[in-house]
Amino acid sequence: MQVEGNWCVGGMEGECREMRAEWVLKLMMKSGKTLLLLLCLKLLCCAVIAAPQTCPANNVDNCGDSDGWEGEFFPGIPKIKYEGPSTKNPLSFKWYNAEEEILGKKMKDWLRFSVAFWHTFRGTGADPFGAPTKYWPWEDGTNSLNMAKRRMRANFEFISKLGVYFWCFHDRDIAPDGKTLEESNANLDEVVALAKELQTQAKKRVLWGTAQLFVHPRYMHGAATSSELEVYAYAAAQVKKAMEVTHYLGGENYVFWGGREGYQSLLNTDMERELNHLARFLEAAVAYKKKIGFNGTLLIEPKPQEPTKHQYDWDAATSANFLRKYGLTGEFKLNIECNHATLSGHSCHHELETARINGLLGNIDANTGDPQVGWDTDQFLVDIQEATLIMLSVVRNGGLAPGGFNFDAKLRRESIDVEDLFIAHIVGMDTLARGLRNAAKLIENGSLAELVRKRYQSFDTEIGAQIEAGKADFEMLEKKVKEWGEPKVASAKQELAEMILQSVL
Ligand code: XUL
Ligand code: CO
Repeated sequence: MQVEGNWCVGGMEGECREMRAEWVLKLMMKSGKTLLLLLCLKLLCCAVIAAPQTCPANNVDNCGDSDGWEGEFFPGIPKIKYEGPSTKNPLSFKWYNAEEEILGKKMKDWLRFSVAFWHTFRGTGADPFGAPTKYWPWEDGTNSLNMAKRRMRANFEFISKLGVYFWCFHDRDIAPDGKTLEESNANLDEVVALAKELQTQAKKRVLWGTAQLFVHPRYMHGAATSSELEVYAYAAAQVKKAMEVTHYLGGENYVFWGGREGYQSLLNTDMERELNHLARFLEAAVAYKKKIGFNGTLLIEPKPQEPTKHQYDWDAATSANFLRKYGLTGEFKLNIECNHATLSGHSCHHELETARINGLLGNIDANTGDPQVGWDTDQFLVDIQEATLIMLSVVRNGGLAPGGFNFDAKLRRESIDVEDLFIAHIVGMDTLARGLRNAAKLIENGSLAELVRKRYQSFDTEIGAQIEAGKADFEMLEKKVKEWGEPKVASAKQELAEMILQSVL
């Protein structure tokens, strides 16, 4: 997620107030035009115009229930169904067939899709150069508590129609920041109470929750790695509450993405002290998790940079090393985000395999970057080859549960129709579903595994077994070299491996 997406959260920045004023003005102008149009129609037809089904966004006070919205949020959108690859209907799945079994498990259980509240319901399309572009009909341009509740109801209609079981959130995405911790917590409690009611009705669950420790100016130097003790304490209090509400909502995981846990310059940074503080913070989180009986998995989400120049959880290997150094490997797993992987100079497949072979693969933030752009663009994944490699890792991992695939992805700034929210998720789900089908074909066909097996077969010998068991010393190996002479080296068969992969796409 890019920080710009959250510009207006908490109502802190001047730009936000201006944007909001501009927005309200636009809405007023819009409603002015609508009124004129309605008047004309009435005069022309001499007919009585029925009251609109939904409450206009700029008329929150005069609309029935507490959050001022009646009827559906997505009126023209049906429940999305599987129609198969030949359908021309954009509002249907071509490859994702939730109940179908692949490799002995239902597709929905391999994939465990989740909608990211912050992108889908707080993303405005604003970027560092321009104002918001998305004016969803249910938004009134405020960050009020009522607006937060209305958005939460939109969220459940959205995931229900999409046929997704999970959602993910940051504390401050779902409820407005207050002037004090107590006020913020009270806001959160009110929205979470509604979320609990709605998710029970809709039979949905939280995949993971997290605390937003990067938007508010207090976190400018970091949260757990801030040079300010009071900020460290504030972050601890915020995480404590975010863990409590995640637990209350039946969350299956809790994520730590170190938004500003890093540095801009080593000249003014005591890196060793900051890393020690981060470890103490995570230890305290483990202790609190146990205290409240939260059984979800704690996840670290690596990212190399953005917003800081260097983030401490650079990539999977760096995070694994950090966890090992501080004795935390048993308590945490990793949430691998594909766009973060490419920012660190790795492929998503590399990061997944690194996490997997270290026993740390917990969850995937499913998105992708742009090969020509150097930052976190958080696009929906549409590359079938990449999805196939991702699914190969997931299958080798035996699935991701209790983790899943969270769409930490957003619409392009220029995609401004409500239906685009559905289309983006549908194509993201279909891409991973197709990746799963391809991975199954690769596994069932066996040629790739056979190629890899053959490549290492020289180790399937007595000496190989001794090496792998740590029983081959240098003297013994030197004796063998004298006996064998110059090694005979086989081809790596990379092009053949690529041909096999291509045959299942
Ligand atoms: C930031 C990012 C976050 C985390 C949760 O790039 O991915 O949205 O997933 O804080
Ligand atoms: Co993420």
